[in-house]
Amino acid sequence: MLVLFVIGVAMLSDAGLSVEVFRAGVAPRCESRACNPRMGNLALGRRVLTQTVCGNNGTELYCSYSDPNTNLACSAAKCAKCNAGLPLLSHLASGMSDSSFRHPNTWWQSAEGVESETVQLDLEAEFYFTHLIVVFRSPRPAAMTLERSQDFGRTWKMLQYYASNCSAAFGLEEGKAGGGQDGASCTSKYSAAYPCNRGEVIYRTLPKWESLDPFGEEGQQQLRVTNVRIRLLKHQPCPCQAKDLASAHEALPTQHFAIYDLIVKGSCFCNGHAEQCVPAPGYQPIRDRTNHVVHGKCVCRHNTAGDHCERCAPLYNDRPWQPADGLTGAPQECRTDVSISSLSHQSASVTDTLRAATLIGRRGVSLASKAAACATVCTTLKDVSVRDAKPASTETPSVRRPPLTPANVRYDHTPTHSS
Ligand SMILES: [Ca+2]
Repeated sequence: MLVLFVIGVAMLSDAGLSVEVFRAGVAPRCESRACNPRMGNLALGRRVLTQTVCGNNGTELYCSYSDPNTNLACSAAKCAKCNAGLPLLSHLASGMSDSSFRHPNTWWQSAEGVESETVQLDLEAEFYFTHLIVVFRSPRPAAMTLERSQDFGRTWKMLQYYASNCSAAFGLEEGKAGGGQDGASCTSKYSAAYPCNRGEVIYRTLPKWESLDPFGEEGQQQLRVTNVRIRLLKHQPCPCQAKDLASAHEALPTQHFAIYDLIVKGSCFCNGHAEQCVPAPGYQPIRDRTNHVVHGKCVCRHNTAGDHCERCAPLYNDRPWQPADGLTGAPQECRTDVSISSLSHQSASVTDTLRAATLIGRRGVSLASKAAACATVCTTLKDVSVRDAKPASTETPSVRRPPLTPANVRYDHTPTHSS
């Protein structure tokens, strides 16, 4: 239950991320067990696409409402200007994907008067997507959808419909599972006009506490993501506006969407075989406002290799690759089953010799094991090493080293794969 528990908790609280598989402890987190890199906001440090931005063609006036006080008395609208070309007046898409802790009052705002908008996050690799939180600065949309792609935008799956009136907006019965496209359901829970400021929309990829291995085939099918798309389909005014309309001669410019925070919570996708990730090919850093980018290329453990630890490392193919087991915590590591003590100098095959040499060069292998390996194969390797250890200065272009084959591996051979 290790990993699942953590992902379940992570949906509710960042503090939960520090437990079990995701915890940072004295022992490496991947040591003899399933592990996963830390969760984070996949939108952070990445470009988010929108269709419009406030003040894209010059300065625009807009007005907005703060929340009614405890007596439900509305305060007057506050009006301001936006201009996408002026830093102090701009509300670009990057305003919703910066740190919600360091920059809580930055936001993206659409152009005034739009009927609908699209907010899209394109990732450069596959990631786990566990949940979504959107914090609005305008009233939440009266209708909205959430979709995801697992093939870099070629196909999309509907995850959730949101509407204040599900049947009117989408022809769906509120809360009924399997009603919409791809079996998605509709909820009205996050579509009320109140609060007019800092209202949230939330989505959880997995139902709470579901007993599902996140690294298994079904778990991956649900959690894997390359793109997230949010369609804001219908604007709704803040109820406070009705009061202003009664006294004003003309309508205030309040028809826009605005979002403080887009939090796409997830992690690097490593099949339970890594605790750390580095930038994946295709990652394009944006103007850096954070150190907490969730990167997409795994630093593989458990003798695995590949961007997502999706195969066994060379020399560790003695049983088929498997993802780690997120329910039992079993690492399912790739193994070399060569028995070093059974090797003899006379009978050691090229492959066995290479394996022994790899073990000798590995960290985390006991000295006794290294000595045993050396006793059986070092003579061979030293022979090769001496033969192959001519000073570089004696070489000329016409005197070439023998081709690199397993037979001429050097004694100080060090594995090149991550471990
Ligand atoms: Ca922000």
